Amino acid sequence: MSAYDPDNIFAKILRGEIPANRVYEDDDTLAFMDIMPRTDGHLLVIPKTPCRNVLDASPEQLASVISTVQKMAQAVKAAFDADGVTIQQFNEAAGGQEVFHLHFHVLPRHEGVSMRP
Ligand code: DGP
Repeated sequence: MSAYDPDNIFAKILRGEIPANRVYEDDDTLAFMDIMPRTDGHLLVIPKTPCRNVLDASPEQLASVISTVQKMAQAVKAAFDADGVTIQQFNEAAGGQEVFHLHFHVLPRHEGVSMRP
């Protein structure tokens, strides 16, 4: 596995070097809207500390991120009057990861409505 790259896009968002539509923040995590949403309300949750993906995450990073994922899942389900919520997470290029800072996708879902590609 490669090392963490401090110039990845989400590290730049954390440092305020590029804009993002931030929806939630605490001491350890940040949530912001995905720039290529696959459903209305598609957002991302990341740790504020460097972490490439689940494969190199500490238990503390995972605990804080999952806690925020749950908060965001509950929030988008209510805000979008969704029937359910899909939570997705990818690790390394072969696992579908494109941005190499740990992130979870949170996607509100409605019965009979497919995710956009
Ligand atoms: P993946 O690593 O496969 O989980 O996909 C990365 C996701 O990050 C993808 O859904 C698009 C999103 N994304 C990529 N660049 C940016 C960006 O600059 N801003 C925001 N808000 N999202 C981004």
